[in-house]
Amino acid sequence: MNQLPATHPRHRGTRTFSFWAFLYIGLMVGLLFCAAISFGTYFTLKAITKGNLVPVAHAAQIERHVHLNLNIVINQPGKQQDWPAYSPNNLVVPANSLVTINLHDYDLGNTAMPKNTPFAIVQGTVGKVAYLNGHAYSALALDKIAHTFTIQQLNINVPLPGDGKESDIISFTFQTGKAGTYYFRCFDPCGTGAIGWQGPMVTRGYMLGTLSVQG
Ligand SMILES: [Cu+2]
Repeated sequence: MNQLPATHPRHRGTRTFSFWAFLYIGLMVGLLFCAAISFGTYFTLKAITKGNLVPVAHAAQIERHVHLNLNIVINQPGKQQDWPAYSPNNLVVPANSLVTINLHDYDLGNTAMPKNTPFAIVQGTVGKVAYLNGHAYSALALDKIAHTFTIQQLNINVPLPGDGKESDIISFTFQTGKAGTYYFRCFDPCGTGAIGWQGPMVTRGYMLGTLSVQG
């Protein structure tokens, strides 16, 4: 006569206990995993909002590459005597594009920059450099700067060397983002007033111009 082996009650209990224990541990591990993912996402988003990571907008597709000529002139007919000026004073460029500026400075000579100025360093351009006759530079000495080309809203700054010739070409490339109106200006105190921050430094049409980024 075939008889099924008797199952000990304690044995049955242990098996039931193991099943619930595994289920419990499985659930706990799952919960911890979800919590880890949630915290990770939360802190990453927080870092992006604080600007600790590179914003995604900067990785936007580049649509065009335009080249513009820009001069710094002085004592032009109809202009205020001895006031340097960007010419042209309004630049129109496409959105989400690369813009290369080729600049001639006809107002050479150095104007000493204040100590601790952030405007002696090239910032916001492709490669974080500008080129003088094809030679890259990333900063200039405080007493070797004639003017700067600065767009504060876009964190772009290019110090322009003061010792040189009118035939020198200073070039740099930056990327535009969304459409809008921005201002380029000089942050080397080349103007009038006691410390050189007045007159052409704060007057449209001189060392203060407009960059129209058009979508
Ligand atoms: Cu200037």
